[in-house]
Parts: sequence; structure tokens; C-alpha cells
Amino acid sequence: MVRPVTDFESFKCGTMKNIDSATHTRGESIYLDDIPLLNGTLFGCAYPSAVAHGIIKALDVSGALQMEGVVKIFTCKDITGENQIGGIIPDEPLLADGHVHFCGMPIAFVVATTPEIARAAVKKISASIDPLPVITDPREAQRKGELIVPPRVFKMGDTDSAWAACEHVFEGSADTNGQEHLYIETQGAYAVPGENNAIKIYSSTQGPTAVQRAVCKVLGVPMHQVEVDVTRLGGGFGGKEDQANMWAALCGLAAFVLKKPVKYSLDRVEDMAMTGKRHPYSSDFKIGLDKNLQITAYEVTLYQNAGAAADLSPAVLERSLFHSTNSYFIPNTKATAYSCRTNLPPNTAFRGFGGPQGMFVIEAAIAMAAESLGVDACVIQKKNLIQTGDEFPYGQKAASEATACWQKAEQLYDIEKIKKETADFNAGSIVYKKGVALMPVCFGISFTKTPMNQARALVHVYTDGSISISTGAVEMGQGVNTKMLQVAVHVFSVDPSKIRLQTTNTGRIANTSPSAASATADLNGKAVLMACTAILSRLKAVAAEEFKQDADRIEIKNGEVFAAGKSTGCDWNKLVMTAFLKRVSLSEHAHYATPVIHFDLTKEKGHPFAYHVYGTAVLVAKVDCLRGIYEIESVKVVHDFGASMNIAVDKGQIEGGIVQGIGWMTMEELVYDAAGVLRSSALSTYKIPDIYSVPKEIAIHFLDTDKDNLAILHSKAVGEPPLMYGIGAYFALRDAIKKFNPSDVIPFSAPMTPEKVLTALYPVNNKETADAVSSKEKAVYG
Ligand code: LUZ
Ligand code: MOS
Repeated sequence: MVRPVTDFESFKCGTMKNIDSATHTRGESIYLDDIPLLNGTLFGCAYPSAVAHGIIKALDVSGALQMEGVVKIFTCKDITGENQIGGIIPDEPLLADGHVHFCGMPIAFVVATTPEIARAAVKKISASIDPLPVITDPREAQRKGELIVPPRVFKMGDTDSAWAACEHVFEGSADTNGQEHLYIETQGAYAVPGENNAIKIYSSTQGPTAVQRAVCKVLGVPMHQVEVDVTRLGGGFGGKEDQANMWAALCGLAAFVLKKPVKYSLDRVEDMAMTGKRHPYSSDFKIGLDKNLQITAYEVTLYQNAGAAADLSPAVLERSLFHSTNSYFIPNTKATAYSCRTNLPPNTAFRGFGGPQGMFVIEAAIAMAAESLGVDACVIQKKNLIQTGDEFPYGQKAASEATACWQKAEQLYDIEKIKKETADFNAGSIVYKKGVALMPVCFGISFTKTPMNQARALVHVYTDGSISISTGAVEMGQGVNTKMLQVAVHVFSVDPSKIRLQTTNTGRIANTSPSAASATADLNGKAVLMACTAILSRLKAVAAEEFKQDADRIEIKNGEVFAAGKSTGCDWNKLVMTAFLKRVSLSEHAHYATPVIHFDLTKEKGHPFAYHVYGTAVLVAKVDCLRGIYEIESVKVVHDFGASMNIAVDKGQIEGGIVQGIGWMTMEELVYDAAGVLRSSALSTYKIPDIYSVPKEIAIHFLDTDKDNLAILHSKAVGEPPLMYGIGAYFALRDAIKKFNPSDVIPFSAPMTPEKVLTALYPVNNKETADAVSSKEKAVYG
């Protein structure tokens, strides 16, 4: 079993505390807003369009400019390089140039001596905009040919001929709404000018290199002139994979032009109004089953609401296709996906990256089949789980843990008993009804764009024996730095207190992929492993010479040097100094690129993922059928961690992911009106899960697989997969509602807010139900 070995008390296998615990609890951890400001720092604030689509006829900044303390107001005319921040496709101006595409699109950037003055000045700016028609619905955009990229189709087998052989065929549609990231730390950047027009950017970004590229493009300077530095983020969830670029570019531009440090830290309302979110999807499906309930054919068409510019939408769309069959093997599949241009803020990465949207549709299709056939959905789900050797529609063969997770969940949580208890409860209860759902998850690990699967690490050992590690990984609360440190301890076998994780900095680590795709610990961890191993082998060679032994008989254990199994009396520090005096390099820069993976875009086939993460969740929901309010009572999970290298960190990821997934499926309701204005733009109108919405019970069983895989020390990626267990919350609620009102037709539309629960419980135009309800009410209230 490959596990980080050590005898240090502070570092027991798998149980090391997050290294940020102490500074977090003392409030000493450094975020963007904690960076001490240089004298003379100026503050920015963006002036956003109030109109979702239109032509700017006039912009009046005169009142703002006259304010005391306002230094300059930037518009697109002041941009020294290109007015362009599009990452995948160059379709996104930094500042509007004559034309606005979404409400919240920055038109001007005020720079003033205080943040208060900058914000007050923004209120004095006015723009006269001739409105153009606004599209908020992706299906309408698709009909009008407003596509970000040409449609993509994934195909396996032949659905056209498969339908005839199906015993049962069902068709329907399913919609999921977007989701606000609501990272606790809002977006922001601080740009500091240096000599010869260099700029240093402190940014709250998951992608330091993405920020560097965007700033360089906007300024018109080479990448070596801009350094990006990140200590940590107060959450990202995908929201800072691409969308930290804008604020960095605005501050960078202002600092470059004014030769003064410039900071912009968004307030919550600015952040919610101006940034993109998880993509809403609208989808059509058709599912066919044989008489044994084997799913033999599945067709799905996905309409992605991309917003006004590409951002990461094409990549998100691709992952929806990859996960359109979730954990199931379906021999005949056809999945078509449209990325539709609308007048919403450009939607972006969000934990799961299109995967959850794709999975919701197949789960809805299975639920429809189950409800129509009068069987339990889990019978269909279980029968169709993908097995090792089965092919995904994109050509990769599964090394499946789907059935292992499912069976373990059945045993461990006694699902039969849960179902029986729920049925008994429902039989004895009029007002409250409970529902159960199982949710299997299968998520591919790797950036779907193969070239992004590379990372580097820079390790220095100093002459006092202390160790410094730099990687491309961004710490955003997910504990990646703790895992990086564990990797180094695993190799060097020294006390963890000797090791320090440095800030993520483009000067030390170049050309980074964003910390995303659940792959950060794997990619950067492997690079750390390689760098540390290289240094260790040089140190062993030094010890071999000193102690006249073969290098492979030298061992460093708990900071002591052993030769042929015997203590040498030499410790780590002494060995390091000896190596230095012998002029041996104590530094290493290592590069890791995931082997094996490839993908052919012309065929839509390949082996895009290093591996998959599997799991199964059992969820129980309880609905108050008078009020429409509900509780997700329990979520019990069997999750395929591989061999977890940090149980506390991984548990934290699972619990957080589940609650975030439940939020997306139940209460978080983004509302844009027909004019494209966000109506749920504050926490008073947009509800996210609080401590009271956390299920009373979240049970997590570690399926300890320890198979040979490409995960770091066999500890599988854990960032995104658990979010999708939350999808089960929707289906558990649906099950409970059906227990109250079995004949009801409930649209597959998430989130299942209390309002939607109420309308499902009491369809307004159904007199029979209304009568039944009032007699139930009488039974309750007498
Ligand atoms: N970001 C990205 C991601 O650029 N490519 C991906 O495949 C991905 N997957 C999940 C989350 N972020
Ligand atoms: Mo992400 S959705 O892994 O930035």
C-alpha cells in the first residue's frame, strides 16, 4: 500500500491537519485584502452597463471626473494593448466598445484615491444606450443561430436502429438553473508597477497564468514583464478559473498608465452582478429500455446558456457530453450539445464544469422511465452501471468501481431498511412525506483539453536544511498545499515543520494550468514528487560517498541518515550542508505531464481521462406537504478515494461538495428578468445553504481501492465529484412529493425550491387534488 509513510506525530498517515488551520482560526491567513498596501495606492471601481444589449450612444463621465480624489476614468480608448480578454475565443472586450452584450458589462473604470470615492464616482457616470433585443433563453438563441461554437456530437452504437428494439421509450425535457459561486472572498486584484514598466499583480485567481496572459494582452507587453502572485483564495469553485482576469487587467492597465499601485476588490453586489455563473442548461432526452430494464438507447440534446461571450463555455460543453451517461453503460448513445449565446454575463467554470448538468438529464430520463413503469428508479440505475471494460461514448474503457460503490452502499447503509422505514413513515403520516433517491456518480479526472494536463514544481533545500516548495497549484481552501507538503515529507522523511509552501508565482512556476478540474493535487503533486526524488537521490549519492556504501543502501528516515540499515549519526541538516560544500545542487525544477491521455476531436473519441472517480449516495428527504418546505435528512455515501492521503481534507471536500450540490438542486435560484437583469443579486434574494440546511447526517465511507492509478500516491482527485451527489436531493424530493400526490406531473426543473414543491403538491388547476388536499388539511387541523 503506497501511503505517505512517517512516524512523525504531527504527520500520521492520512491524518495530517490542514497546514492553514492555525492561521485560519487566528484570522492571520493572508488573502488579497490582507496584503499591506504601498503608500500612494489608488483604488478602482468598474462602471457596469445597466442594459443587457445595446449600442452606447453617449457616455458622460464629467460629473465623476470633477469629484475630488478621482484620478482617471479609463474607457476602452485608454487601453494600451488589445481590448480583449477572451480565453478560448477572442470575443470578450475588457471595456465595452460601442456595444454592450450583458447587464453588468464594464464600460468604464474609475481610479480614485479611496475605494469610497471610486464607488461614489461610478454612481455619477451615465451612459445613454439604445437597446437591442435581449435573449436570455438558450433555445431561442439556438433557433436564431446564436452559437458560440459549432455543435458537438458524441455517438456510440446506433440509436436510430436501436429504438425499434426497445420495449419502452420515453421522451422528455429537463432543465437546470445556474449557480452563483459565492466564494467568501470576492474577486479582486492589486497591481504594483516596477522598474522598466514591469507590473506585479496580486490576484485572487485560480489561474495565475491566465491572469498574466490577459494582463499582457491588454497592456501590449510580453509575459516576462508581468508577474502574478497568489497566496491563497477564500474559495474559487471555478469562478476564478477565468473570471479573475478582468479585474487584474483593469488594475494592471491603470497601474501601467498611472505608474501607481492600483487595487480593486469587488464588493458582494458588484461581484454577483458582473460575474458569470454556472451555466443553466435546457435539454431534451429520449431513453429506451428493453423488457429487462436494460437501457439500450439514449439520445440527449443539451442547450447550454453560455451568456454573452465564450469564456470557458466550449470546454464546459465538452464535459457535459463526457458525463451525459453518468455511471451507466448504454450501448447506443447520441449526445448533441449547443453552446448558445445569450445576453447574460458570460457563464463560466463551476465545480463539476458541465458534468452535473449532463448527469441531471440522464437521471431525469431514468426517473421518468421508473415512474412510468412503476418500478423503483434504483432498479434501473443498478442494472445499468458501467462495468470494467465497458466503453464510454467517447471511446475510453472503464476501470469501474460503480458496482463496488453501489453494493457497498447497499450493505453498509441497509438501503432496503431505509426504504422500508420510509414507506412505514409515509403510511403513518399525512402531512409529512419522505422520499429516497440513490445517486451514482462517475467523473473523469484530467482537463478534457489534453495539453493542459501538465505541471511544474520548484523545490529548494537551503543550507540550514529547510525546504521551500513552489508549484502551479493555488490554495483555495481545498487543502492542496497540505497535500504538496505531505508529498515532500513522503519523499524526504523530514519533519513537516522544515517545509514551507511558497506563494503561487508566475516568476517561479511558468505556464501553469489553472487550479481546476479536480486535478491540481495530482498534476502538481507528481511534479513535487519528481523534484524531491531528484534531490533525494543526489543527497543519497553524497551520503554513499561519505559512508562508503552503495547509494541504494542509504536511507533517510525521520530526519536521520542510515547506511545499510545502521544509523550513521548524520542527520538531514548535516547531510544537506555536506552536499552544499561538495557543490551538489540542492534545487530542482520538475515537469510532469499526464501519460496515456489523448483525444481526437475529429472523431470525438480517445482516452481523455487519467482515471475516473466513482461513488454512490443514498439521500432521504422529508417534505412538509402543507408548507412546501423540506429537509434533506441524510446523505450516505460510499466514495472511491483510491488510497486517501489526507482523510480530513478529503472529508471536508466531500461534505462541502454535497452541501453545494444540494444548494444548486434545491434552493439556489438565479433569476434574470426578460431584460437580462439579475434579480437575485444579493443574499437577501439568493438563498444558499446555511448550517441549518446541512443534512443532519452525512455519512462517508472510504472505498479504499488502492489500485494502480495515475493519482498522486494513489489518492484520487476529490474536488468536484462529490458535488454531484447533491443531484440526488432533487430526486429524493420528487419521490416524497409523489408519495403525497402520486398522479402529479412534475417537470424536471431544478432547483426544486419550496415554491416549486408547493405547486407540485397542489397543482392549481386540478380540482380533485385541491379537494383531496383540503380534506387532508381537515384531517390534520380538525
Ligand atoms: N477546467 C478546464 C475544468 O479548463 N477543463 C476541464 O476539463 C475542467 N474540468 C473541470 C473543471 N474545470
Ligand atoms: Mo473548476 S470548475 O475545477 O475551476
